[in-house]
Amino acid sequence: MIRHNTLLLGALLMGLLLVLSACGGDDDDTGATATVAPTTAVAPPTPVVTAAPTPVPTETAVPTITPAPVPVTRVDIRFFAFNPGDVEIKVGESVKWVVHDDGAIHTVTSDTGAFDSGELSAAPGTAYQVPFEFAGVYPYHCQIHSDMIGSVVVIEG
Ligand SMILES: [Cu+2]
Repeated sequence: MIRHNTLLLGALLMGLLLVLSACGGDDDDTGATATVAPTTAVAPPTPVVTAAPTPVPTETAVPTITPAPVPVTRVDIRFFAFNPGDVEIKVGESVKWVVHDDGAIHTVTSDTGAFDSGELSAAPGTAYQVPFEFAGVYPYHCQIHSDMIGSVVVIEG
């Protein structure tokens, strides 16, 4: 116990010296000299009872709910045709038309005005995607090549 107190006293003195020397540094600006308090004036340290730290609840990661990816049905535009020409999907799903390398400009145009891609670039990989929110039959065609036709059948999920 005595040894412990001695260590504490030493630590306190060191801390006091550090504080005083820090103050002395400030004083230097004003031209005053730093004074060191006599060590005999220091009272024996009284044990300080510190409250036990209250455990801080660690934040648990909230699981993020990632929605399931909406299925996308792919229709290839190549050789001047939609392939497959007729697709069936469920409400809420999408159809994605992807241009391949026949080098021509095409459109994906609904016969009933439900959607229209406009002229798609002939660059391979150009894509046009449409989500279908309502059940029904959606015939479509290419405005440039009248023999290019297809349909999307959307059924209730
Ligand atoms: Cu076309």
